[in-house]
Amino acid sequence: MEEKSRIIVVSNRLPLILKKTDDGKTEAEKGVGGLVTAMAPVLKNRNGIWIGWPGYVQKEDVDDSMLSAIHSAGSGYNVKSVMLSSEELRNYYEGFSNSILWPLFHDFTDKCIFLPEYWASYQVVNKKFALIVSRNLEDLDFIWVHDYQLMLVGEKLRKMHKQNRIGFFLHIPFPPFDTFARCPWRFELLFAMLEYDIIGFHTIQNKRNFIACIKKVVKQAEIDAEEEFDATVSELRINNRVVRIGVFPIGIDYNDFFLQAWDSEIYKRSKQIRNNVPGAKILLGVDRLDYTKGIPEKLKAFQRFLTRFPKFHKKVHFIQLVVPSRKQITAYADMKLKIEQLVGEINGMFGTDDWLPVQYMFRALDRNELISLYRACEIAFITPLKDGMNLVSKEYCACNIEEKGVLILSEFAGAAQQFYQDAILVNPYDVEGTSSAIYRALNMPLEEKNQRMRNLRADIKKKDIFWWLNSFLNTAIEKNLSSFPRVDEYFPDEPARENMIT
Ligand code: ADQ
Repeated sequence: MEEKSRIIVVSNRLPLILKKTDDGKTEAEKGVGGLVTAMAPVLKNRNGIWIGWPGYVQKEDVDDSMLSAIHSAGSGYNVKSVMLSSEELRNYYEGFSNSILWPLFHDFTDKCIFLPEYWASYQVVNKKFALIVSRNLEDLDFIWVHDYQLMLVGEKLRKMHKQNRIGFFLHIPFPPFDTFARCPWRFELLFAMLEYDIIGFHTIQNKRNFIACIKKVVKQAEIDAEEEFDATVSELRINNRVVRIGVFPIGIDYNDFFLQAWDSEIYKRSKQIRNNVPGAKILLGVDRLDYTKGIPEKLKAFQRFLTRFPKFHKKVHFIQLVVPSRKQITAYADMKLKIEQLVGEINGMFGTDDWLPVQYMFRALDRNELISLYRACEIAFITPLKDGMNLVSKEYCACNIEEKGVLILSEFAGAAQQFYQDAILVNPYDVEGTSSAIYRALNMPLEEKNQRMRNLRADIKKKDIFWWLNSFLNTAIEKNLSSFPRVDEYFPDEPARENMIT
């Protein structure tokens, strides 16, 4: 990528929140979140463009110039929208993306609905995105495509004879071959991915899985055998083409969370949250409503903990926040019912007139409230059955400025590969072991908590969202790969044993 080359970011959703006003007009607000914050200065400096779906179905409601004007005012880069019909949303988004790729890549194959019309729509919509990119493209532009909804965009651009460098980052896990192979369109997806110049994953395991899949289907794929398993970045050579495959664990805007956590209003609010449950230690769970997040399993582990350790009755309080998502898909509605039933069961079984064991909230919170919760709670209880990374675990630690908190984390979250030494790792399917982990967290000596939290925070600070973005972009342009560090801080490749009942 030349110094002057622009960056074009392509993602399913634009970083905007569109709202209808009472008089029928559409207003756009800048999106929030680490990716947008980190990307904004890069796009601004390079005169970049962000291309995506604005979150609205009707074409007449949204026009690019309006979006650009509003967005550029705050961020200094251009926005181009890709409009989707309600049928495309149903088949491409809810269908292929969220009823095939999402469950398949998270190892929930029983939830996959392999309908050919989903695949047809996925191809059409990916081509639509590619067309908008091509219309706005200059020769030296670097194109960065994000996530599983858009795996074919690179290939569609190549079919339009675009020779630009194109990168792809997968925000969710990449499954092992046995799982991936069930997809009826496995070859098409893999070959399409090979049209990118660089592909980024969160973890070494994802990278290994991807390379293993490629080697099964492309017989002439060559990769340095030694590098294959432990290099941060490897080069795959296929038919004179080189595809770089790298590990780039995404981070958060650490300083932003850290500074906000010091705010006096946040402090006051976190005190209030604490004072609501005097004498009790608070466990916190924050998850999007999704079957991958392991919320029922987590509730069962908490229930088991209360059964096994009655001395902790009235001494713990579990706040579980669930953010509504993908309401149209049946599996999500079922999950909500299951969670509510379990919360009722636990509170009914153990609650008294002055103690509610589980406080359940089903809504999105504003950022100040979320940070106050992070500050107030002694234990983050994060137990996904599978997760690409899990940013909540990083946000919790960044806000834990007193360094007295404990992170209980599923070994199946990408973040576990970074934090395996300082978090208490659990297998979320192991209800007994997870209940022991709660006990261990509650009894951990202060000095040990301090040390672990300090280590976690140092790592999160070092590998923040800006580090992630630079690592990916530098790898996209770096000529010689020998300068890349070996990965030694990742996965010990062993399950957590610490919480085994002895
Ligand atoms: P998600 O599945 O959305 O992301 P996660 O990484 O935990 O999962 O991010 C959730 C985000 O939503 C966090 O930034 C959090 O602050 C916010 N949030 C959660 N609960 C909230 C609430 N009640 N109110 C307001 N905000 C809330 C996907 C992958 C992950 C991967 C990320 C980034 O599934 O594995 O880490 O992308 O690559």
